Amino acid sequence: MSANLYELLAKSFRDHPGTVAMQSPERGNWTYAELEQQTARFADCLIDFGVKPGDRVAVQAEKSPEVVFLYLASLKTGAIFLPLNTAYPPAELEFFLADAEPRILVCDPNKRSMLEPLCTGIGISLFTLGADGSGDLNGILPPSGGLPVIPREGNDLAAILYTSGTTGRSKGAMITHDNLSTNAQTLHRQWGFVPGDVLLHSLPIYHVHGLFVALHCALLNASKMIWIQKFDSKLVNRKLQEATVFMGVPTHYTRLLTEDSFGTANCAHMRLFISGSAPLLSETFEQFRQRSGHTILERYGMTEAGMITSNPYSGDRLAGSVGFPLDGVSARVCDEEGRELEDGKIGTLEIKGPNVFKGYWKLPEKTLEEFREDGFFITGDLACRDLQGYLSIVGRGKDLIISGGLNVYPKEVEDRLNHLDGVQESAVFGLPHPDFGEAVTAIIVSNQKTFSESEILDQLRPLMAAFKLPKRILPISELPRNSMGKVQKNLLRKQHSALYDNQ
Ligand code: MLC
Ligand code: AMP
Repeated sequence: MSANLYELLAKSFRDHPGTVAMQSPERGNWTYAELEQQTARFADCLIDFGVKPGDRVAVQAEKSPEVVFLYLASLKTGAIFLPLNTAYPPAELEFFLADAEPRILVCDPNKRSMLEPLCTGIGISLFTLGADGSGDLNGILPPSGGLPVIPREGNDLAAILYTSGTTGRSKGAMITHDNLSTNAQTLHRQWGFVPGDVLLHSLPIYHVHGLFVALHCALLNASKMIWIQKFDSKLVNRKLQEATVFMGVPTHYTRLLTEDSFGTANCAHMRLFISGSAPLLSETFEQFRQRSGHTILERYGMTEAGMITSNPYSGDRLAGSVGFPLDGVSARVCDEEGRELEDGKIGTLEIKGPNVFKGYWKLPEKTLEEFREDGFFITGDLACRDLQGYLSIVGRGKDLIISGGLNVYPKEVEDRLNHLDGVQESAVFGLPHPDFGEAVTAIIVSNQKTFSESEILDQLRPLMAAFKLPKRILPISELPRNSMGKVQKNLLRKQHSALYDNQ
């Protein structure tokens, strides 16, 4: 049998044709039969466009049911789906498109004029799809579709997701059909999905969390998804009353806690709250338990490996811990040479399993560097295992900031800053922030007499996605350095640790 993930998912569509698959407060309902028919139209359309198995289908469009149909269609036709954060400006997109060489790019209608020159230059066909279902793609779709699923091997690519790196250069993580199928089935089982579960889906769908973890669990279960276009704490708080499962990043949980009416009544039908993508503070975990009566299940994952560990569904869910390796996943805490450390010691987390990606797109040497000879992938996260086997992520070996569940690599921001008028050099790091968890912060040495934070931000804005922009830029006469000449970011971090306390 083909290992195409679409076959696995489509089985549940066919078994539950009349069940509502997606319910959008603005746009109404789609049943599983309709989801399958729409996917078939999109799939036939991709084939009409000349998309062949292994071709990349890039999408930078606002969250909508149609993006899900397009994703499923891409799987069905054996193409490789390439989702792109809607916040990337053309200056950033250019790199992804040149590197991945997709056959087509689907973007929001209001971005067409901005992206047309770029796509024409690289030879990519451009189509549009709006969050309300508008866009030229809709006009081109055939009235129905019926071409068969293209068979795939388990090791064939289903998706490429770009992840930034410590060097500032983004890398495309190559994710296979088997990576996605095994992870989805494990999560579905270990998180105890049952018939009738309703998933409140308010995550973006250009990352692992919203696109794979949340969506695949719901589709495998033939669950109804309450389809929220963009996280909004008031709407989510209201819609919780109709749901049984919610998945979010810690910022979603802290924002829910700011809603006065959030509490046990709204959560009466809830079975499970899951958090991940960034560390959940113990105080959020506790406050949430007190207000809702629910114990958040924290799990840990990454683009390169989907979900890796999870607190138990049945059993103690510990604050500050990410639980145990998922079934089939091996995890070890190691020193820099890859030697396993004893429990209680802090080291780098290394992992192996069917969820671990195939490598970085067009970067075989980088791929080799990140794997041990025995096949373990070096995550770059610092972890510690307690005597009961619970793992905690206690820091990051990689220089990474996670802001509201989105990754920002300081080197990338520093590179951009250092090229701007008025900036001699810069140091970028994360500081604790009550809403985003961490806030991107820049300290710069200016080579101009007057320093203007807003002028620097104005120059930076067209060059990078808004979530990467420093929340504050502060001047300094000289960056503190150690005897090796390395900037002492720890000192700067300590000095400014309370910068966002009153936000
Ligand atoms: C938006 N802004 C952010 C931001 N999101 N700033 C810092 N960090 C973020 N994450 C900025 C915008 O640029 C804008 O700035 C202002 O905030 C308002 O924009 P918005 O779009 O209205 O923001 P908001 O709706 O409040 O979004 C915040 C958020 C969202 C936390 C709800 O970012 C979100 O849903 N994050 C989830 C990300 C996610 O799914 N991560 C999973 C990755 S997968 P200005 O200046 O223009 O006003 C992964 C693997 C795993 O990590 O383990 O899951
Ligand atoms: P990404 O590359 O965007 O997939 O982000 C993956 C990174 O998010 C991981 O390498 C971790 O650093 C971080 N992460 C994900 N889940 C958790 C968690 N529960 N606790 C702490 N860090 C997490």
